[in-house]
Amino acid sequence: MDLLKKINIGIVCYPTFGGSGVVATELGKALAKEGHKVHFITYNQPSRLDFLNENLFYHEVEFRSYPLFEYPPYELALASKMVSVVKNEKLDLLHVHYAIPHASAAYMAKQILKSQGIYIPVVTTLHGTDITLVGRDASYEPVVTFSINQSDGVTSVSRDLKKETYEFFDIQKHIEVIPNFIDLEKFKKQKKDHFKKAICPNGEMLIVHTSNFRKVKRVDDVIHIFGNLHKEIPSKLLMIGDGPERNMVEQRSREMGISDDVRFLGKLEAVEEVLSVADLFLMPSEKESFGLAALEAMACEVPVISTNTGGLPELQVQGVTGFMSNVGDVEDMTRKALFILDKNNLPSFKINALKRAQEFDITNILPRYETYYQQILELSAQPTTN
Ligand code: GMT
Repeated sequence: MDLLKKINIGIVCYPTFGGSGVVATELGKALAKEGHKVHFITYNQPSRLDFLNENLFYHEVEFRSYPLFEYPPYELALASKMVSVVKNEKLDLLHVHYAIPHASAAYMAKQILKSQGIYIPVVTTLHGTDITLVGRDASYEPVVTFSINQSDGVTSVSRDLKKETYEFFDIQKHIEVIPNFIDLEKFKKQKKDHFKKAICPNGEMLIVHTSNFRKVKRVDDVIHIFGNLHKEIPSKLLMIGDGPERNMVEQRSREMGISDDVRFLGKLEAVEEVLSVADLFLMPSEKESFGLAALEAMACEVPVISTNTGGLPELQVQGVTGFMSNVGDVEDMTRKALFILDKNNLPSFKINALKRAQEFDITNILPRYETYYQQILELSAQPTTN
């Protein structure tokens, strides 16, 4: 028997390829399949919102510019849109992903609605850079602290991110850890032998990196590790994604004389197709609150070489699903990558990566969000003075 009430929920997120947007969209899709009604509120159709379902809705935040505005006030347009969707669609709950500016916009929407006699509980999910990088900057910190404390529920994607949040912000709220998840129907090893043959015609090892190519991802380290590996074994590197560091690393690979074996593929819709033919995934990030891209790789049976930062030790199992090294230790990462790529070792790493990924199957994690929503709705049935 289905004990959980079906709810009408608004999900606010970034619609881009970034981790928080992906998690929010996949969560919404899964909730819709379970019979909840899900309203996405954002400035563009979320990139992973790729199927139709009678329970899924999309509300675009339109914001007008005006010659006076050097910076169009997106947060105000978002808050106004939240007010209108909550009222017109009779939402039960708002779930905002990434604190900046979604949590503060939700607070404003909640206050406006309260002035009209409508009570809407707000759940904020902290994803990573909203806490570890951007949020702690003095230009945002007071608003981030306030809006987290004003949320009815707060979740974080790893224990480490929860710890960091308490360390750097004056937070009085309980933070519920709900790890990220993976849809194993989508992310699974597919038979793509022709593709592998085209990229690695002589049976080379295929190394993959995906990210937004921001400084925090240390893409320069990816090139260095690959440069080291390339000296030892026939190998190719595929770089997926795009961002500010891309030109620099393209140039670096030319300087190192390895550019013929490094391909930059840009942003890809079906990253799982590339992961299906990969032998190793590199994630040498400076910070990573969870490492969703690594989980996607593991689900496609790809072992991971990563740093031991943030939430990565909560995902990776050292020496089992791959290895973790200190940030910047490219020599250690190279040694460990060579160990994994040894033909005697690779098969078991691949199997173990998949086994670990299965623990994060969306079917295991979704009920945790549903139970959490239920708790928040019950607690919020008695409105506080917030
Ligand atoms: O990785 C990014 O820079 C994107 C960022 C985001 O919020 O879109 O990702 C963060 O959230 C992901 C989903 O929860 C996590 O898997 C990533 O580890 C986290 N990124 C960082 O902490 C740098």
